[in-house]
Amino acid sequence: EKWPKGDEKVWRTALRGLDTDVPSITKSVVNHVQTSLARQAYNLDNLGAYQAAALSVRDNLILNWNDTQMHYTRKAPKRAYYLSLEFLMGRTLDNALLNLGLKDKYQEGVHQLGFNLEDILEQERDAALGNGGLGRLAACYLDSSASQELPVWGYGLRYKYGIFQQLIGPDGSQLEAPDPWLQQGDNPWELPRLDVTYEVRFYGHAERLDGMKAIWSGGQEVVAMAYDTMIPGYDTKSTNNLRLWESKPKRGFDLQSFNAGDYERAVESSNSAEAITSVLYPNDHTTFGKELRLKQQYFWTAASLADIMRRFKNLGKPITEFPDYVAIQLNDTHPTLAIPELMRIFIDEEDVPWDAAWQLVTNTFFFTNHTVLPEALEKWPVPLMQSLLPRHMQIIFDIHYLHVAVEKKFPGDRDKFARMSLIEEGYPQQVRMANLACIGSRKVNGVAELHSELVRTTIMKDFVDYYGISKFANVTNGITPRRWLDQCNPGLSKLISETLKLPKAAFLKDLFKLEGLLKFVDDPIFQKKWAAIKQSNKERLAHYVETTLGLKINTHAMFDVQIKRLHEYKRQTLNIMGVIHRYLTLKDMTPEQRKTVNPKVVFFAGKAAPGYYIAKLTIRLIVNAARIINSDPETKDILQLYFLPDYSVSLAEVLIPASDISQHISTAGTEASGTSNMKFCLNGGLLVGTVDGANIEIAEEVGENNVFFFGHLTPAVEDLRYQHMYHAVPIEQKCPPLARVLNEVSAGRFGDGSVYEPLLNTIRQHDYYLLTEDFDSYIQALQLVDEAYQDRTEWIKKSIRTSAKMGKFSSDRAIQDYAQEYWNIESTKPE
Ligand code: NBX
Repeated sequence: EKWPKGDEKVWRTALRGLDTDVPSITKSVVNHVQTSLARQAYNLDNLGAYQAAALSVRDNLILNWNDTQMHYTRKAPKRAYYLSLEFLMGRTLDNALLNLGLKDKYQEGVHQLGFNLEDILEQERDAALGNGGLGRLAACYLDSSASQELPVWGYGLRYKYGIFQQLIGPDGSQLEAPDPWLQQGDNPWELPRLDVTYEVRFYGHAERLDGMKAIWSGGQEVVAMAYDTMIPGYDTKSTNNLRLWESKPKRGFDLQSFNAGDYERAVESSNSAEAITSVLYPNDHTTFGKELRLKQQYFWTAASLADIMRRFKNLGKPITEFPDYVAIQLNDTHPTLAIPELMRIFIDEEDVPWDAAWQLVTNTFFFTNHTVLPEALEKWPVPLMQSLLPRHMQIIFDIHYLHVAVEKKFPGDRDKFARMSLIEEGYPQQVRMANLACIGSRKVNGVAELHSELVRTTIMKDFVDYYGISKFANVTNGITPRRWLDQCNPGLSKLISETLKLPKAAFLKDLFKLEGLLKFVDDPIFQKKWAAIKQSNKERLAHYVETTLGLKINTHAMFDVQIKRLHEYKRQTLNIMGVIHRYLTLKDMTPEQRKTVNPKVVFFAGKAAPGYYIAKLTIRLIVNAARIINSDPETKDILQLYFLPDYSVSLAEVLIPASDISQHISTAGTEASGTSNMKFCLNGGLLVGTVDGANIEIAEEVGENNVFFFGHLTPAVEDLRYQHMYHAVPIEQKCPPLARVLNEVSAGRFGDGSVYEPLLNTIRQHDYYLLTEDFDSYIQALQLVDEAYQDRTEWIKKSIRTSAKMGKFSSDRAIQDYAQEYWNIESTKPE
């Protein structure tokens, strides 16, 4: 090693790094107050203390991050890149403290400065650059990759506005407000890289040259600038990178227009470039064919691939070795344009012949599917693609014609060919992104066993016939135990550590170690401690609800929670109809009978896509039913109902540890996996659910007697829907208790009934999600939950057993699977 110029001894001392004893920590925090924040120490508030503490912690992250990145550069291992339009990170400070192992010291340090760490942590706004499970999964996977010292980077977009803030209006409906998450001042967790920029082209012309090459020119160029977010591993110095792109105009002003005196046009060009990364699209599971969304997708894949290609070229290896150094995971079809983009780079810029280029591309990409719902499969109109990305449209057509070869393998099967085609016929024609992602990738995976099987037998069936089964596999989702146990439930984490006589790191890095708890299931002292932690988590939640909403919660009730995006397939409607049914049943009872009922509090939280009318109506019904139910003197002590607004990662961290039971009640075959089901179980909450997604694998682990299953199974769903279409039985006959609930809602028991007609009609008319088919068994399952809860000791045992068997659902396991079976990458860390 050569030293930079100057005195080696001086350099050695200066490079020693940061001291992390408490006095050094307080000194660092105060220094940041005075210098970075330019504030006086004597009037420091919680927000200032948060910012200073964050900057101080960040100093540690940056050093680790530098070492890790330098190590990667020198060692040049094969790397994996996780391309995701969404990273739902939540708050960073607490997580960084835990992963760095500095939480206790900072707690002590800020205490000495007159602050409470918990209050400081509360100051941070969530980074909410995602809609739901898909975005949160990406965040868990980054944590697990860094924690296992794997060379993995995330690539995404730095939206100026994350998922909207949800407000509840006076009539109970959802209102949306923008989420200017960056307006808290500087974001201490990101490093702007003014030097890492790429130009990205849109529109223009693609002119074919000899052979398969072409030149793409003209159109509009915008600049992508990198912001790097440090991703610290747990109990390791390894610190990975999440690179998010921001769009900027190529020139601040279009000088030509400016000189011509057309000021408006000059600024307009800058507006339109910046628009690309201005907002996260809040629609999960639907595609609208919006030009700006396609622009986002291309902008992000083009910048990311340019960056990956530059890094690869710095290795000085022949281009044919690209897949030996690069693996790219496509998080759903959103980054599928990376496939034609890499083809374009190889063919037009690197002079690689078509077949060789295709070989390289199909050895580089891996594709994860997150849904089999037909309305969620991305398609883009050919004319839109042709105008925005003329060269990519050519390449897609070239792939399409190459792919026409499938006709030879299945001669005469026109239908099969039509289904496998990249182009869907119609006016206009559309590009099927899932088909493109499938044929351009080395492997395709679903996110839970059942879902992967459905991928193989439904949407990808023809491709399975063509390529063989081995291309289509499963990686069951996972969650990081750092955030979803230690961070959100420190009391439980501590109890587990004391009981197993293990340092926390032992089970936070190897979640199977929780099985050690099974030995203590029958230990009354342990049971008591377990229950006390659940109780204090309920009180923490009640405190939150009281201080934010001014509502008082009965903490001695059973807590029943459903938190997820609002969607018909997730059947929040089934849950609210169940709650109303319970309310009506309680009203039918005598006061004496009511005294024997176990009190229950039902919580809902979740956002509806702003344009999803039925989902928004469901929220409105929940909120208005809550108003009636919670103020009914006959029942309010035994049944309470809350819709907690503005669901977020941080709210989940308070809700999940407090739950006794949680609901995962999608129509069988519709929820690909679900991940909150794993979070609840890890925190000792039990499941009521359908035989769907990862619920099935959870039951396999914990035993069916510890899960409350109900409802029809996947194979029955298609037939039932058919019956509903062609031999509909009126709901009064099919399911009288549900009919009664609908009638009460219609009749105005929870406010103007006519408002809810469109929602009620989805059940009365087509009932596509089969509420009338599952309602009776749902109510029975809830009945069994009530009965089981009566025997509190038995319940606690179930709770302990459930948590103890969650080893499989660590995202460390999932990432190991991706690393070994897909990416072929290995752990490596700086000395
Ligand atoms: O991905 C979710 C699935 O619904 C869950 O079952 C699964 O557990 C989770 C992780 O695999 N999908 C999801 O969250 N999708 C989206 O958020 C989404 C966002 C934008 C979009 C389509 C889907 N255009």
